[in-house]
This record gives sequence, structure tokens and C-alpha cells, in this order.
Amino acid sequence: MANSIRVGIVLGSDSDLTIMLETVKVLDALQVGHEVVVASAHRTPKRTEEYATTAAGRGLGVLIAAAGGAAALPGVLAASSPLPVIGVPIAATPLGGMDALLSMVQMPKGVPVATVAIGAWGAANAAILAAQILAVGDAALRARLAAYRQRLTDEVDERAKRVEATLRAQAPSPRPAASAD
Ligand code: RP5
Repeated sequence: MANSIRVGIVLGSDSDLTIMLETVKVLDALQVGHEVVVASAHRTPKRTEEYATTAAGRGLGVLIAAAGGAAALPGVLAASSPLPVIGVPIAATPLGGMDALLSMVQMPKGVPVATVAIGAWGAANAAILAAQILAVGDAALRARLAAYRQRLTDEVDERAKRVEATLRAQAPSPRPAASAD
């Protein structure tokens, strides 16, 4: 069924939600069922481990984890779950998200976290990546992803037309031909 819960979105804090609504928006557009929970690796380690250890058994296929600062959350989920984990670094400190990015991307050999860009772009891409992972075994989702890509292509075509129209409108009008006499 298209909308049973297949992706778990785990937030280190409710303050990560604004950015992670980008993930929700894209998963909704692709009709991928998901749930959003808050669990902190540092503040609620038991809840985090409980979520990670039960997610696969509940039928989820991918975990997306968002956190800022010393962002241990995706790594802790990856350590306790067989599911692929995608990490979204959040800019929550004066380091602008670089702290979270490096915490996620520099996981030790054997326990990967697929880390995407800091902030909203990463949040949207995490959803697409999760859908692509699930689509390996789901032809209908593959078709929805192809349609999504086509919409992006169409948007670029539209932008190109707008640029052409703007440049045409700004081009100097041709000078009248010089008189022969
Ligand atoms: C991280 O610390 C959270 O993921 C969040 O990005 C950041 C700030 O959390 P709050 O202080 O807003 O709860 O653990």
C-alpha cells in the first residue's frame, strides 16, 4: 500500500521541525508514508535506542535523522538499526551546521550515515534519497519519482523561457536605417 509508514523521520528536538517540514513535503508529494518522532541521542538515549531497535520490525524501510550541534542522533540510530540512515545536519549553533555535518559524515567504518546537505536542501534531498532506496523494490514509486524528476525538468524549461523573455525585453531596439541622401 502506497501510504503505510515506510520512513521514520527522527528529530533531535522540536526546534528541527521547521527545516524538516521540507522532508515531509517531498515525501507527501511522492506518496511515501512516514512518521515524525522526537528523540535525542544525548537527552533521551533510551527512547532513541528503543525507536532504532523496533523500527525495522514495524515495517519501516529507511530512517531520516535531523540534528544540530554534536549531532550523534543519526549515528546512534545507525548503530542500533539494520535500516539505512540518512542524516540531515541542522544549523543550530554558531558553527552554522558544520559541526553537525562533520558529526554525521565522519562515521567510523562499518556504520554509515548517508549525509546530505546542511538545512532545507538536505531535508528535501533526504526525502528523495529515501524514496529512491524504497523504489528499488517498488515500481509504482519508481514511476512517481520519474514524474517528480520530469516536473523539475519542466520547471527549468520554464525558467529558461523566462530568462529569454527578460533578455528580449531588455535588448536595445534596432536603430532606424540611415537616409541615402
Ligand atoms: C540538537 O540540538 C537538536 O537536534 C537541535 O538541532 C539542537 C538544539 O536543540 P534545542 O535546544 O532547540 O532543543 O540536539
